[in-house]
Amino acid sequence: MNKKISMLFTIAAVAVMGATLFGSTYTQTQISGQALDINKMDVDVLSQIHEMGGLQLVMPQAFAETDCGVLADSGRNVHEFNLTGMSVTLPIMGGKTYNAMTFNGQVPGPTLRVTQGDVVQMTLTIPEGEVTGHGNDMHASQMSATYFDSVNPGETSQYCYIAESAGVFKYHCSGVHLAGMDQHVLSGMYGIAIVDPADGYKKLMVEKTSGSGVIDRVFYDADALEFTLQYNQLYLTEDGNYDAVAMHGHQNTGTVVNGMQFGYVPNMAHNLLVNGDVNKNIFVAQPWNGLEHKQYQSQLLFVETNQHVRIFMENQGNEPVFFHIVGEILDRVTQGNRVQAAATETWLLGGSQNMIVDIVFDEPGVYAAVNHDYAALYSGAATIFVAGDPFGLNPVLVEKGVIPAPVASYAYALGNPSDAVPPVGLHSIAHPAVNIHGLYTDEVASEMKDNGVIALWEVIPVVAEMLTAVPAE
Ligand SMILES: [Cu+2]
Repeated sequence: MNKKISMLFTIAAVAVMGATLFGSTYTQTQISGQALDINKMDVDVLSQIHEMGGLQLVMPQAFAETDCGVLADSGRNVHEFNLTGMSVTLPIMGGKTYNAMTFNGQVPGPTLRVTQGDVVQMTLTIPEGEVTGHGNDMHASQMSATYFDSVNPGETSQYCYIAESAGVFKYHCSGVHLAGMDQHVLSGMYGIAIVDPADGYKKLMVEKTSGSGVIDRVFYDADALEFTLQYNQLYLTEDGNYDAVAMHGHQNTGTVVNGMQFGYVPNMAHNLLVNGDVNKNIFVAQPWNGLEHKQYQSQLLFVETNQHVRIFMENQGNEPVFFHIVGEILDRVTQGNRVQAAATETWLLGGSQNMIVDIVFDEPGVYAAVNHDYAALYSGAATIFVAGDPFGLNPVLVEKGVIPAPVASYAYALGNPSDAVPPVGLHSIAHPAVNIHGLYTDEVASEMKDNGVIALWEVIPVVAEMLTAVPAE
């Protein structure tokens, strides 16, 4: 008897035992209504059950199997996802700090990326000395909620599941036996898992008019330049502690995108490039403007024109997100691998809801992705995309020796911020360069630097010097 059949027999036998001992009719229904007497059970009955497919009749292995050992040997790809729950101090806009709770010292936590059908092996460690226990509820899984229960300081827990459904899925701390879940999540313990469809992403179709009444369908390859945007709120007291009263009243302190208010707006380098002066702001609000901010210094999101851009989005928070890009129309909105809308101006994300936005920026320009709830927009939910070379900087950058030849986007010169760049998937276009940006502890930032991610606060002075140098006679 091979291992799989032997396991099936065991499951069937246990089910029959259970039905007999507890008088349940549930299991009996699953085996064609036969009344089974444990005393008369023989191998024929077991064979019969096996021929019927055992419990697989009602519990497909794909959904039911959560045993890490079994899944490790299932022939599927297994992704280890290792998280550490830790409380740290992180900055907020305005030069203050707050008491954050994090997975791995960063907000949001690391992005997991797998392909539909892969196995996720999630391990959560809570170090000795951490002030509280933490759990992890992964929405990409389909398993008993008991797996998500909290782990005490000094302990580790693990669970495994098959990522059956494609899409974007949040994961978040479940508090201490559910108590304080609001505090832990709204203090930073959240992230996403991207589950790429097993058969890949679809081509993107955009309708264009010819001017003579004819609609031209323009198709873009499935490969795309990808970003992640996660929306949330902060609810804080004056001294940076979680404010439950404010949360219950929906009176937030600020709206964050990938953990920061106004984290993706121009900085001093952009001021210099566009206005010739690091102190002459090119955007109304530049709260993270200065080399001393290091990994927190604001960055822009750079894309090429006529390029397929894919944005993985999650509303991690407590308020709706009315997602809109000023100056653009969302070419396609997908949820759970099903297209929900095309050519739409705004799309609504309720709490713990996700979407994939596919978009092509046709014209060089500056585009603001916002939560079109004005309270959110003015408290942090404004993210700037720059497409192509809207400021006509190519000739200057080439002349000053910053870049050797004209580029299709400023990403080739400055890179895109690391916290908005997901891990590479089935249909990813590689970002020209990535710089260290995000609500990271210094330890996380220096580890990224060791791994070759560009520390822009070291590069900017060099670039500034090149730009302002007086040409040799
Ligand atoms: Cu927690």
